[in-house]
Amino acid sequence: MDYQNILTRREKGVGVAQFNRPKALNALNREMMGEVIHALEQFDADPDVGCLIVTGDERAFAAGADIKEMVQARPVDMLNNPFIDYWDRLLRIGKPVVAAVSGFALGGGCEFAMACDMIVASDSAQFGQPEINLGVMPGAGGTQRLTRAVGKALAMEMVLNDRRLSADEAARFGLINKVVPVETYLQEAIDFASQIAARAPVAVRMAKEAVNAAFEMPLNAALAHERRLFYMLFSTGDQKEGMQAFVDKRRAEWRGE
Ligand code: DAK
Repeated sequence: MDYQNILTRREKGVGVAQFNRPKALNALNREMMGEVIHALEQFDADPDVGCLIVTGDERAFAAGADIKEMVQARPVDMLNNPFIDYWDRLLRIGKPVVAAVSGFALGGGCEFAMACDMIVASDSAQFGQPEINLGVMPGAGGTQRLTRAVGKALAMEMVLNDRRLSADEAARFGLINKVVPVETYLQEAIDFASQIAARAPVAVRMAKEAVNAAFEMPLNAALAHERRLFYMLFSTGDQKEGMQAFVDKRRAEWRGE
Protein backbone atom coordinates (compact mmCIF):
# COMPACT_ATOMS: atom_id res chain seq x y z
CA MET A 1 0.00 0.00 0.00
CA ASP A 2 1.28 3.44 -0.93
CA TYR A 3 0.86 5.60 2.18
CA GLN A 4 -0.01 9.31 1.85
CA ASN A 5 -0.36 10.24 5.53
CA ILE A 6 2.19 8.15 7.40
CA LEU A 7 5.83 7.12 7.13
CA THR A 8 7.08 3.65 7.95
CA ARG A 9 10.45 2.06 8.58
CA ARG A 10 12.07 -0.91 10.26
CA GLU A 11 15.03 -0.69 12.61
CA LYS A 12 16.55 -3.20 15.06
CA GLY A 13 13.59 -5.57 14.77
CA VAL A 14 11.16 -2.71 15.42
CA GLY A 15 8.49 -1.56 12.97
CA VAL A 16 7.88 2.19 13.17
CA ALA A 17 4.70 3.85 11.88
CA GLN A 18 4.80 7.64 12.02
CA PHE A 19 1.83 9.98 11.66
CA ASN A 20 2.71 12.51 8.98
CA ARG A 21 0.21 15.36 8.90
CA PRO A 22 2.42 17.90 10.68
CA LYS A 23 0.48 20.98 9.49
CA ALA A 24 -2.66 19.63 11.19
CA LEU A 25 -0.70 18.53 14.28
CA ASN A 26 -1.30 14.96 13.12
CA ALA A 27 -5.05 15.21 13.67
CA LEU A 28 -6.36 11.69 13.15
CA ASN A 29 -8.45 11.73 10.00
CA ARG A 30 -9.98 8.68 8.40
CA GLU A 31 -7.22 8.14 5.83
CA MET A 32 -4.37 8.39 8.32
CA MET A 33 -6.07 6.06 10.79
CA GLY A 34 -6.66 3.52 8.01
CA GLU A 35 -3.05 3.73 6.92
CA VAL A 36 -1.54 3.44 10.38
CA ILE A 37 -3.63 0.40 11.25
CA HIS A 38 -2.76 -1.20 7.92
CA ALA A 39 0.96 -0.60 8.59
CA LEU A 40 0.71 -2.06 12.10
CA GLU A 41 -1.04 -5.15 10.77
CA GLN A 42 1.73 -5.58 8.18
CA PHE A 43 4.39 -5.32 10.88
CA ASP A 44 2.42 -7.73 13.06
CA ALA A 45 2.63 -10.31 10.28
CA ASP A 46 6.32 -9.67 9.57
CA PRO A 47 8.57 -12.30 11.20
CA ASP A 48 11.51 -9.87 11.23
CA VAL A 49 9.62 -7.44 13.45
CA GLY A 50 9.22 -8.15 17.17
CA CYS A 51 7.82 -4.90 18.50
CA LEU A 52 5.91 -1.96 16.99
CA ILE A 53 6.09 1.78 17.51
CA VAL A 54 3.55 4.45 16.67
CA THR A 55 4.83 7.98 16.76
CA GLY A 56 4.19 11.49 15.51
CA ASP A 57 6.68 14.32 15.38
CA GLU A 58 8.31 16.51 17.99
CA ARG A 59 5.45 19.04 18.12
CA ALA A 60 2.56 16.60 18.16
CA PHE A 61 1.91 12.92 18.58
CA ALA A 62 -1.68 13.73 17.57
CA ALA A 63 -3.87 16.68 18.60
CA GLY A 64 -7.00 14.53 18.47
CA ALA A 65 -9.44 13.23 15.94
CA ASP A 66 -9.82 15.60 13.00
CA ILE A 67 -12.37 18.14 14.22
CA LYS A 68 -12.90 19.44 10.69
CA GLU A 69 -14.24 16.01 9.66
CA MET A 70 -16.74 15.98 12.54
CA VAL A 71 -18.23 19.49 12.61
CA GLN A 72 -21.42 18.59 10.72
CA ALA A 73 -21.61 14.93 11.75
CA ARG A 74 -24.87 13.37 12.93
CA PRO A 75 -24.91 10.44 15.37
CA VAL A 76 -25.47 8.04 12.51
CA ASP A 77 -22.43 9.45 10.67
CA MET A 78 -20.30 8.82 13.75
CA LEU A 79 -21.80 5.35 14.11
CA ASN A 80 -20.98 4.49 10.50
CA ASN A 81 -17.54 6.07 10.74
CA PRO A 82 -14.86 3.35 10.48
CA PHE A 83 -12.83 5.35 13.00
CA ILE A 84 -13.70 3.20 16.01
CA ASP A 85 -13.20 -0.04 14.06
CA TYR A 86 -9.60 1.04 13.61
CA TRP A 87 -9.30 1.15 17.39
CA ASP A 88 -10.63 -2.40 17.64
CA ARG A 89 -8.08 -3.52 15.05
CA LEU A 90 -5.31 -1.84 17.05
CA LEU A 91 -6.34 -3.92 20.07
CA ARG A 92 -6.05 -7.10 18.00
CA ILE A 93 -2.37 -6.53 17.17
CA GLY A 94 -0.53 -9.47 18.76
CA LYS A 95 2.93 -7.95 19.12
CA PRO A 96 3.57 -5.21 21.68
CA VAL A 97 2.85 -1.67 20.49
CA VAL A 98 4.77 1.25 22.01
CA ALA A 99 3.57 4.83 21.58
CA ALA A 100 6.50 7.24 21.27
CA VAL A 101 4.88 10.52 22.24
CA SER A 102 6.22 14.04 21.90
CA GLY A 103 4.24 17.28 22.10
CA PHE A 104 0.45 17.17 22.02
CA ALA A 105 -1.34 13.90 22.78
CA LEU A 106 -4.86 15.25 23.05
CA GLY A 107 -8.34 13.77 22.72
CA GLY A 108 -8.17 10.87 20.27
CA GLY A 109 -4.37 11.27 20.28
CA CYS A 110 -4.21 10.58 23.99
CA GLU A 111 -6.73 7.76 23.55
CA PHE A 112 -4.62 6.23 20.78
CA ALA A 113 -1.50 6.33 22.96
CA MET A 114 -3.40 4.75 25.85
CA ALA A 115 -4.68 1.98 23.58
CA CYS A 116 -1.05 1.03 22.90
CA ASP A 117 0.70 -1.29 25.36
CA MET A 118 3.36 1.11 26.59
CA ILE A 119 4.17 4.82 26.25
CA VAL A 120 7.61 6.41 26.01
CA ALA A 121 7.29 10.20 26.13
CA SER A 122 9.58 13.11 25.41
CA ASP A 123 9.91 15.71 28.15
CA SER A 124 7.77 18.06 26.02
CA ALA A 125 4.80 15.69 25.84
CA GLN A 126 1.41 16.87 27.01
CA PHE A 127 -1.51 14.52 27.65
CA GLY A 128 -5.11 15.64 27.83
CA GLN A 129 -8.77 15.01 26.99
CA PRO A 130 -10.00 18.46 25.93
CA GLU A 131 -13.21 17.27 24.20
CA ILE A 132 -15.27 19.14 26.80
CA ASN A 133 -14.16 22.38 25.08
CA LEU A 134 -15.91 21.16 21.92
CA GLY A 135 -19.15 20.34 23.71
CA VAL A 136 -18.52 16.61 23.67
CA MET A 137 -16.58 14.02 25.71
CA PRO A 138 -14.04 11.30 25.02
CA GLY A 139 -15.46 8.53 22.84
CA ALA A 140 -12.57 6.15 22.16
CA GLY A 141 -11.66 4.95 25.63
CA GLY A 142 -10.63 8.21 27.29
CA THR A 143 -13.00 7.94 30.22
CA GLN A 144 -12.09 4.30 30.82
CA ARG A 145 -8.38 3.78 30.15
CA LEU A 146 -7.44 7.10 31.70
CA THR A 147 -9.44 6.37 34.84
CA ARG A 148 -7.86 2.94 35.21
CA ALA A 149 -4.39 4.43 34.76
CA VAL A 150 -4.51 7.60 36.87
CA GLY A 151 -7.52 7.02 39.14
CA LYS A 152 -10.92 8.65 39.40
CA ALA A 153 -9.98 11.98 40.95
CA LEU A 154 -7.50 13.06 38.31
CA ALA A 155 -9.44 11.50 35.43
CA MET A 156 -12.49 13.55 36.42
CA GLU A 157 -10.43 16.74 36.36
CA MET A 158 -8.91 15.89 33.00
CA VAL A 159 -12.18 14.91 31.31
CA LEU A 160 -14.46 17.51 32.91
CA ASN A 161 -12.08 20.45 33.15
CA ASP A 162 -9.36 19.94 30.52
CA ARG A 163 -6.59 19.40 33.05
CA ARG A 164 -3.48 18.48 31.05
CA LEU A 165 -0.60 16.33 32.25
CA SER A 166 3.05 17.08 31.59
CA ALA A 167 5.29 14.12 30.77
CA ASP A 168 6.66 14.09 34.31
CA GLU A 169 3.17 14.10 35.80
CA ALA A 170 2.06 11.35 33.42
CA ALA A 171 5.01 9.23 34.59
CA ARG A 172 4.29 9.98 38.24
CA PHE A 173 0.62 8.98 37.86
CA GLY A 174 1.44 5.74 36.03
CA LEU A 175 0.09 6.68 32.61
CA ILE A 176 3.42 6.24 30.82
CA ASN A 177 6.58 4.14 31.10
CA LYS A 178 9.33 6.70 30.87
CA VAL A 179 10.29 10.26 30.04
CA VAL A 180 13.28 10.93 27.78
CA PRO A 181 14.83 14.05 26.25
CA VAL A 182 12.92 15.43 23.28
CA GLU A 183 16.05 15.47 21.10
CA THR A 184 16.40 11.68 21.28
CA TYR A 185 12.93 10.44 22.17
CA LEU A 186 12.32 8.37 19.04
CA GLN A 187 15.72 6.68 19.18
CA GLU A 188 15.20 5.93 22.87
CA ALA A 189 11.79 4.48 22.11
CA ILE A 190 13.31 2.31 19.36
CA ASP A 191 15.99 1.08 21.78
CA PHE A 192 13.31 0.37 24.39
CA ALA A 193 11.22 -1.54 21.83
CA SER A 194 14.21 -3.39 20.37
CA GLN A 195 14.97 -4.96 23.76
CA ILE A 196 11.47 -6.46 23.76
CA ALA A 197 11.82 -7.40 20.08
CA ALA A 198 14.89 -9.50 20.97
CA ARG A 199 12.98 -11.64 23.49
CA ALA A 200 11.15 -14.95 22.98
CA PRO A 201 8.39 -13.91 20.55
CA VAL A 202 5.64 -16.32 21.54
CA ALA A 203 6.15 -15.68 25.24
CA VAL A 204 6.08 -11.91 24.62
CA ARG A 205 2.84 -12.22 22.75
CA MET A 206 1.17 -14.39 25.39
CA ALA A 207 2.44 -12.16 28.18
CA LYS A 208 1.01 -9.07 26.49
CA GLU A 209 -2.34 -10.82 26.17
CA ALA A 210 -2.28 -11.84 29.83
CA VAL A 211 -1.45 -8.36 31.14
CA ASN A 212 -4.18 -6.82 28.99
CA ALA A 213 -6.63 -9.40 30.35
CA ALA A 214 -6.23 -7.69 33.73
CA PHE A 215 -8.24 -4.80 32.29
CA GLU A 216 -10.89 -6.88 30.63
CA MET A 217 -11.68 -9.90 32.78
CA PRO A 218 -12.70 -10.58 36.37
CA LEU A 219 -9.72 -11.73 38.45
CA ASN A 220 -10.67 -15.44 38.64
CA ALA A 221 -11.14 -15.73 34.89
CA ALA A 222 -7.98 -13.75 34.20
CA LEU A 223 -5.93 -15.97 36.51
CA ALA A 224 -7.27 -19.08 34.79
CA HIS A 225 -6.50 -17.52 31.42
CA GLU A 226 -2.98 -16.68 32.54
CA ARG A 227 -2.42 -20.27 33.66
CA ARG A 228 -3.58 -21.69 30.33
CA LEU A 229 -1.24 -19.37 28.43
CA PHE A 230 1.58 -20.35 30.77
CA TYR A 231 0.98 -24.09 30.19
CA MET A 232 0.76 -23.49 26.46
CA LEU A 233 4.25 -21.98 26.40
CA PHE A 234 5.59 -25.40 27.45
CA SER A 235 4.70 -26.57 23.95
CA THR A 236 7.22 -24.16 22.42
CA GLY A 237 10.82 -24.85 21.46
CA ASP A 238 11.67 -21.49 23.01
CA GLN A 239 10.69 -22.77 26.46
CA LYS A 240 13.00 -25.80 26.03
CA GLU A 241 15.74 -23.58 24.67
CA GLY A 242 15.35 -20.89 27.33
CA MET A 243 15.48 -23.28 30.26
CA GLN A 244 18.25 -25.44 28.75
CA ALA A 245 20.31 -22.32 28.05
CA PHE A 246 19.96 -21.34 31.70
CA VAL A 247 21.13 -24.79 32.80
CA ASP A 248 24.02 -24.72 30.28
CA LYS A 249 24.97 -21.17 31.38
CA ARG A 250 24.72 -19.82 27.83
CA ARG A 251 22.62 -17.26 26.02
CA ALA A 252 19.30 -18.53 24.64
CA GLU A 253 18.63 -18.36 20.92
CA TRP A 254 14.96 -17.70 20.31
CA ARG A 255 13.24 -19.16 17.26
CA GLY A 256 9.71 -17.96 17.90
CA GLU A 257 8.21 -21.44 17.83
N1 DAK B 1 -8.49 18.50 14.22
C1 DAK B 1 -8.28 19.21 13.09
N2 DAK B 1 -7.31 20.13 12.97
C2 DAK B 1 -6.52 20.38 14.02
C3 DAK B 1 -6.69 19.70 15.26
C4 DAK B 1 -7.73 18.71 15.33
N3 DAK B 1 -7.96 17.97 16.41
N4 DAK B 1 -5.78 20.18 16.13
C5 DAK B 1 -5.06 21.09 15.47
N5 DAK B 1 -5.50 21.23 14.20
C6 DAK B 1 -4.98 22.12 13.16
C7 DAK B 1 -5.46 23.55 13.38
O1 DAK B 1 -6.77 23.71 12.88
C8 DAK B 1 -4.42 24.31 12.61
O2 DAK B 1 -4.72 24.21 11.23
P1 DAK B 1 -4.85 25.55 10.29
O3 DAK B 1 -5.86 26.41 10.95
O4 DAK B 1 -3.47 26.13 10.35
O5 DAK B 1 -5.26 25.01 8.97
C9 DAK B 1 -3.15 23.52 12.85
O6 DAK B 1 -3.57 22.22 13.25
C10 DAK B 1 -2.29 24.09 13.93
O7 DAK B 1 -3.08 24.25 15.10
P2 DAK B 1 -3.14 25.62 15.95
O8 DAK B 1 -2.92 26.81 15.07
O9 DAK B 1 -4.37 25.55 16.76
O10 DAK B 1 -1.83 25.42 16.86
P3 DAK B 1 -1.58 25.96 18.33
O11 DAK B 1 -0.15 25.65 18.64
O12 DAK B 1 -2.08 27.38 18.48
O13 DAK B 1 -2.53 25.07 19.27
C11 DAK B 1 -3.49 22.97 20.06
C12 DAK B 1 -2.28 23.69 19.39
C13 DAK B 1 -3.22 21.48 20.02
C14 DAK B 1 -3.59 23.43 21.53
C15 DAK B 1 -4.79 23.35 19.32
O14 DAK B 1 -4.60 23.10 17.91
C16 DAK B 1 -5.97 22.56 19.76
O15 DAK B 1 -6.58 22.86 20.78
N6 DAK B 1 -6.38 21.55 18.97
C17 DAK B 1 -7.57 20.77 19.22
C18 DAK B 1 -7.36 19.78 20.34
C19 DAK B 1 -8.62 19.00 20.62
O16 DAK B 1 -9.68 19.56 20.94
N7 DAK B 1 -8.58 17.65 20.45
C20 DAK B 1 -9.72 16.80 20.65
C21 DAK B 1 -10.40 16.59 19.30
S1 DAK B 1 -11.93 15.67 19.44
C22 DAK B 1 -14.87 8.72 17.95
C23 DAK B 1 -14.25 8.63 19.17
C24 DAK B 1 -13.37 9.61 19.58
C25 DAK B 1 -13.13 10.72 18.78
C26 DAK B 1 -13.74 10.80 17.56
C27 DAK B 1 -14.61 9.80 17.14
N8 DAK B 1 -15.80 7.72 17.55
C28 DAK B 1 -16.30 6.77 18.50
C29 DAK B 1 -16.24 7.62 16.19
C30 DAK B 1 -12.21 11.74 19.25
C31 DAK B 1 -12.48 13.04 19.23
C32 DAK B 1 -11.42 14.03 19.45
O17 DAK B 1 -10.25 13.75 19.56
